[in-house]
Amino acid sequence: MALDTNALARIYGSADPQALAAQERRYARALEAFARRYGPGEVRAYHAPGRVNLIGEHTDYNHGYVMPVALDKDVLLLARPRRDGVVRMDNLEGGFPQRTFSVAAEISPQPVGDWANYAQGPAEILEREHGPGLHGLDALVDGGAPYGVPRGAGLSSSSALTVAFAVALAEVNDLGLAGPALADACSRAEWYVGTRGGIMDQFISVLARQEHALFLDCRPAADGSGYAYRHVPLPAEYAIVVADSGLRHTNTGPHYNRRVAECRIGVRLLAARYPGITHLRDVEDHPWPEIEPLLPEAIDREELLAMGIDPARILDSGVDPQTDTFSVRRRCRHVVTENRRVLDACEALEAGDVARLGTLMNAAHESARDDYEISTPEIEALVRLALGLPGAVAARLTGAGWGGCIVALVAQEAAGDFAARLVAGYRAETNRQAQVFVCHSAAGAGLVLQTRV
Ligand code: NG1
Repeated sequence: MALDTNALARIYGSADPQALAAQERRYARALEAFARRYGPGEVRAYHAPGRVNLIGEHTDYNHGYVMPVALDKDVLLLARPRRDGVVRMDNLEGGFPQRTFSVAAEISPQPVGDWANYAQGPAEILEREHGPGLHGLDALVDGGAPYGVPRGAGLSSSSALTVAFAVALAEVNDLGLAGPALADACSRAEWYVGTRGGIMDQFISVLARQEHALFLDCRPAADGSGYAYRHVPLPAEYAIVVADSGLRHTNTGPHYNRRVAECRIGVRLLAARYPGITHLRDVEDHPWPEIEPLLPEAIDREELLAMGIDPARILDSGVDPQTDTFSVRRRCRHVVTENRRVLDACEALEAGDVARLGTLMNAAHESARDDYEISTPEIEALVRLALGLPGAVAARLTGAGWGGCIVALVAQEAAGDFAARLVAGYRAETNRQAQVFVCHSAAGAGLVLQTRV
């Protein structure tokens, strides 16, 4: 497997020849750096893409539906197998100190936020479930701009690193772990870092197919056969445009886990009427007007404790102790209605009905803003500006929220102009610089090349 544009086209196929040549230079630079860092010998290159979510926000951890698309922005991880169980991690970018840990040892977590956690998580899971005695590796990560996944932008940079490392570790150890089983291991691995997240990001990074979205049902099948998903072709006449507000969030902060807790409180309250339910997904067949009166707009800690529900125990990581009041009704309304929208959006995409898809995406934004309350003034500015530009049929915040990116659906021929005008409008309004790019959906994670340096 040599480094050539054919190998790269299989991964970044929809990119133009110039973009492929640029990727070739990126890989060559990374290979040189690997040789300088670890000496001459064998090296394997793995990639794992980030993603943009078309629709289905904060539904995954409620066992709902999502519909993400992989980006051609990714994490590239170069690796050489070792005979022992040691992992050495280095990064081409500054600010990510070199790390060494042992796959076989009982792993003690680094402080949350350390980038090596995203490798230690999958190492721990794979060693426990496929070990003992896995071989380690020497690794060099390349995730910097403009090829890498922007970090903290709601485009799944953390999952891309988790998946890239897991793919490499599984492959050098010949574990035969791929597809949904690998994605599932990666999503459990990310809990290690502290976010009580769902499975969307790892599944799209592993299962992505060029020019397709992934419709994923985040509820595991009762018979243990895993998750249902299908690839849905994207409309060729429309571009998926991503605009990064430049504002950053961190998932491991209290906000995200608090939303997870509010959904779980909703389930506990609904269980009085619908015994045996475990997730908001379980009420999908009940009309919202039937559910709504069962859920308080807000409920505080004392009231919950009196009902035998301890909010501090509702997540195994605990919730932010400062939050005394929980907004239950509107959070649940977002999740329940969003699940319906994803099903409808998938149907619309399969029928080639882009106008309907756009309407659903716009409604998803309003729900995320008003009911889930995860938008910000900057994101609102981007969405409003985007919807006012020629060729745009939809614009909504994408990812966890609290900053990050919007995703827009724009007629192909208008996309270039759209990007320029959005950047200018956003700067005029907020004095901030937006990064806008068209998403060329890439292939899922895997080995890209095997060579010697
Ligand atoms: P981002 O946007 O990458 O922070 C997070 C979760 C997803 C999903 C979305 C909201 C992780 C790794 N990712 O993604 O599972 O819940 O928020 O839809 O926790």
